Amino acid sequence: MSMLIFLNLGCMAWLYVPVNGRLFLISFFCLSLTIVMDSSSSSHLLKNEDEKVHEDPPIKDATVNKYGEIMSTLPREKDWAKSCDDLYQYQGFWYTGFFLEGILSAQDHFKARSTDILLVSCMKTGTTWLKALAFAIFTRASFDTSSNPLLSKGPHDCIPFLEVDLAQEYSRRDMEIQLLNTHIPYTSLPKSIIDSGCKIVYIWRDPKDVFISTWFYVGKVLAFMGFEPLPMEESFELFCRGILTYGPYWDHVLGYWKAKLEFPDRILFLKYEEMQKDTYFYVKKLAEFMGYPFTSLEEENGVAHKITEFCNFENLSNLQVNKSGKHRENTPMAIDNNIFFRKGKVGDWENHLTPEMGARLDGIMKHKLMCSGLIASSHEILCPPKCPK
Ligand code: PAP
Repeated sequence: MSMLIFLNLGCMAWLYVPVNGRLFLISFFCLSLTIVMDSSSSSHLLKNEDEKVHEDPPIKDATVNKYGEIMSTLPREKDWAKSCDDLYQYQGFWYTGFFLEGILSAQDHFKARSTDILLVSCMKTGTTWLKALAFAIFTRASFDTSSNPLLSKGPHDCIPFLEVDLAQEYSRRDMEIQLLNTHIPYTSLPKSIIDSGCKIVYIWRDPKDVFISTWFYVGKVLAFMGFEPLPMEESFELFCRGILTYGPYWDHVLGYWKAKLEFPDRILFLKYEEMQKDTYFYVKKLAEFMGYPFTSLEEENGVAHKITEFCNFENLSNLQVNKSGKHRENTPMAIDNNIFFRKGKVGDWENHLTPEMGARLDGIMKHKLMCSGLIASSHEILCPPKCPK
């Protein structure tokens, strides 16, 4: 794979990348890179006449046209950067074009297996941590914490991200690994995931910390791409209106919570703050839910403890691979692993938001989750007023 053309059009950067004889146009949206189309018609720009004869037939043109058509009809809103591309609203949630195309493709093509274990989250709610824990639990018969692949690969390279890593080629999946991860809201999951009955682990987090974590993350990605992020106050307004990639945040959480109530054995609900309080307890719970409970011998040998310690923020963020390594290294989408590690603290929002801003987010969350039953098991600020009959 090599970069051939690079055009920077103000708010978006574009590059053409040949993959297996086809040409992909990759555009940088505000949050990430965007594979917009596979343009075999453009590939003659890069090939001489002889090469053209041997070119593979295009595989995605119909799909690209179809998604382009769908996307052109969707409501759009400004994203979290000045002069950046818009977000699209699809099935009630907001996405950059990049993620939306991956989701549409997953909805059309992804085939889940009943043995799959899907790790789900909205952005910045603890995905990296959950991926590391699930991977360490899943692979512990083959590797201990001194030999685990997590020592040389970031958590995001150990478990594929459905709508990005598998969006174009589902065959790229390592079938030995049952684990995969997505940010797709429950009501937009590919039908085969619902039909397969596979297990789902969902992690969520206090929205105030989600906002702060997202704001810092987006700021870094945008700065890396040369875009100017919106000031925090403006991004906060958008967050409160539910406008962020994969938002509204509360609807994302609620969608999975309702599914959990419908299929209690199928979905494990985890909360970042609770996991921080007693990680060991949740590591055992996660292993049990995944179908790999720790044996008494493993308990005696402290295996669950070692995994808990290995995956904690301090240890994971200080591994060389996470300090200086890259996620999706040697691809046009390479990004520093350290972008997924910031503070890993509960309540950092207090250092950045006013008490009024915090109360506003709590109020929205309380209102949205009122009567759902979820709030009762969460932080006290979310305790519901009396539900209307
Ligand atoms: P993603 O959606 O891009 O995958 P995600 O991993 O869900 O990001 O969230 C990143 C947050 O988890 C960061 O929080 P912060 O900004 O408030 O610090 C990151 O620091 C935190 N995080 C990453 N790894 C761990 C870990 N091992 N333990 C606890 N928190 C972690």
